[in-house]
Amino acid sequence: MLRPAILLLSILSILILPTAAQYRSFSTVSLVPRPQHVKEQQGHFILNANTRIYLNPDQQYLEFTAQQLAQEIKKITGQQPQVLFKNPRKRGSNFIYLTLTNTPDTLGPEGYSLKVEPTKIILAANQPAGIAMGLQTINQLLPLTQTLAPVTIPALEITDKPRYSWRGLHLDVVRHFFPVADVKKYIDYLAMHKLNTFHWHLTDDQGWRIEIKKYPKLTEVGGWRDGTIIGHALERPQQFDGKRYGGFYTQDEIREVVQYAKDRHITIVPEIEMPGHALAALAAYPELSCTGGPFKTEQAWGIFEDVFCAGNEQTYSFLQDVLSEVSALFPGQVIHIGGDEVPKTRWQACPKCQAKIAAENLKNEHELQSYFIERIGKFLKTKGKRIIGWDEILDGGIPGNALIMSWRGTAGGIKAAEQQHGVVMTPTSHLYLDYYQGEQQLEPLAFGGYTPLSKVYSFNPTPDKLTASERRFILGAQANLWTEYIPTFKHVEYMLFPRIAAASEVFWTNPENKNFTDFAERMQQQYQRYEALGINYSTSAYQVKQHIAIDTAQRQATIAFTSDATGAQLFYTTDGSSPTQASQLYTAPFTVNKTATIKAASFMDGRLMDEPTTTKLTLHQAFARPVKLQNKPSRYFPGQGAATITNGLNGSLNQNDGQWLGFATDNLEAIIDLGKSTTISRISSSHLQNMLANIFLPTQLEFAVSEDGKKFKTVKTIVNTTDPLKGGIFTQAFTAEFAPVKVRFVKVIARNIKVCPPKHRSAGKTAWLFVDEVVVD
Ligand code: NAG
Repeated sequence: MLRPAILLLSILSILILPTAAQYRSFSTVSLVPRPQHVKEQQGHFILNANTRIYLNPDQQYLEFTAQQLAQEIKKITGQQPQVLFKNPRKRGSNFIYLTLTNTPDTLGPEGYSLKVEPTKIILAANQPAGIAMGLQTINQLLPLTQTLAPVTIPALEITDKPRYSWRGLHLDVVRHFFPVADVKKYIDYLAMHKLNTFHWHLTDDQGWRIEIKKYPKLTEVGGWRDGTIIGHALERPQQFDGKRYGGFYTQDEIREVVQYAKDRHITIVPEIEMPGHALAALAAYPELSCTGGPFKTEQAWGIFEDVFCAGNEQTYSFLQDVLSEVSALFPGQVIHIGGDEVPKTRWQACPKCQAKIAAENLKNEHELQSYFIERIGKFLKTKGKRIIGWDEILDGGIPGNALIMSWRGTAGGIKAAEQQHGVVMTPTSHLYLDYYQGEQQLEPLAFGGYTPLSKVYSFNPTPDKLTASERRFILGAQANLWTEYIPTFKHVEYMLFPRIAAASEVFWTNPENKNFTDFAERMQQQYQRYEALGINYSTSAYQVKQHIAIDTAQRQATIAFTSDATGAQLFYTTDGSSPTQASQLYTAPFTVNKTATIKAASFMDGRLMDEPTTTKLTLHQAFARPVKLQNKPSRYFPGQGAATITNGLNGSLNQNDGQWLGFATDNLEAIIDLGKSTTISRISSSHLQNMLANIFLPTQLEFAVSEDGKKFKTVKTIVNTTDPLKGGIFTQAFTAEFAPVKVRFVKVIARNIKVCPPKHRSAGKTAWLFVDEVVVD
């Protein structure tokens, strides 16, 4: 077995780990999420044809879990143990005993204790849910695949219970639809990871996916769209496939899924979006909008201005009818009412909405949104339900006893907890699984962002900032899977695995029992488990992350590699060729002092684990030279300081890659000190345009040189002729070539367009200028 370089581990620990002084890893078992207490013992239990599963005669309700265990054992040994309700005193040996105990309630509703001894296995809990959690632990102690060899389970003692009571996973079945069989599989994946809450996103602009008997057009019309956008919604021009697309769940199917989840101790939180993300409903019932429509079920992704009319009483009676049916279908206490991304433009222009604002003494449209949500919350209370909404519902004052799902970072969650409202943390930064998990150019098209395995793992749902009494309001956390760019269930699996494992440990395991390197070690067995289960998991954690440090004294780059996986060896080349196991083996950071293309990849047991990553390093006269900036870049786009533009690395098409300096309204005015008088004949400055992100190329550039850093001589002025409204995302270098001069200082001025140009969707608003790498030769 190949071992990782010690150094890789130590770099990983420096980069990722908190202090891990007392942390101890397991030697024989590989459990995810890691239980709170594990004591490994001598010996093992042997499963054979005579092994029985026993339940107390008065604990029939454990039978479902017991049968699940019997079937899991059958998959491995070929023999299904009998499940018997048997008097505990007559048990003898060679059995697995599942039992509810009446011990003091230290295990809570979902905790369990598991004792594996050579003669018996005892799984005990206070509640059936705890037994179901313990079942998942036993499953992970079984071999991965069917075997003829005697199946042994290592002797140990586990006492375990979750850190949080809300351990959620969300699935958007609107942007792409997944039939019942897929949804059940998804629920299996929740169960596997000891998650207990399935947030089912059932309605949105692009579809209405739940049958409502009183309003059949919701699914007849709103369940279908006439086509779907091709590629990323930010691309221009937008293109559509013209294929009718849709589907929905009948109420019978919903009941079937609810039961399926319930058997596995998973609660479903259905989401009915309001007042925004409602175009599918409005396509069916346009009278519920401010303008009256007509509308079509949306075919693109984004935020749309037509929302439910908040001034129309019909809207409320419609939603109450819908929610009555929904409440009857879902036994869980919580219903998600959306509340995110509600443009207020229609309400501003709508006489009914304005009349409602006046009649209810509301200040503005934000308070109208609060009124709306509050009213729905009150209604649902009469049905015995409680609402949860995206953090925007905080904006106009937090309604009633609403729970908050904090997705735009953790600030909303903090604010809600301070006001004693229950919170579920789902920040995009760590828990959006529709974001890239590896390097963008190596991954299938995704929404954007970057949430690799280690980033997910590093999340702490309870912000340090909260006081002890406020912390009690953090109910837990949840990972979200929006499916704009995820058309198939295979692709769902790819985005989910392995990040769901990291998320589960964030939700379940106490911080003092967490450690990323140890998790990555345990993941080696999880990857094999995924393989055995035929899950289409991502190997992106094996992608090599290249960390480049510039040594300005020596004018060279030091390259270090890490990855989010352990157990692999890293090989690399510096000439742009694809690495193989005959290439250079990475053992320690190394230096590069000439232009190079570095490619690196992980190999394990002779196998290339994922695509190589690439760094292009350009050494030029300004490389590693100090830069002085006249204007400071925005705090949102600081790169790695001024010298980012002379670090030999070019910014990518992703403005967030850390290589770009971004200026809001300001110009770039940079002076580079070449250190000594140097002969040069070329200066080039690279810029980004991403018109839809309000990032524009400079309107004009001036290149100047100086011997003393005071008196500059302009060598070239370039007026940019590219249309600022040119779509797409691209970079452009502007170059001055001139007769060789001997100088020490180089100055580049790039002029910001300052405001978005006329005809732009943000015309008149702040424009951005982005620069990376000023190359001097
Ligand atoms: C947000 C939207 C959602 C979209 C997702 C993609 C929330 C609460 N709202 O813009 O409709 O699918 O991001 O990451 O996430």
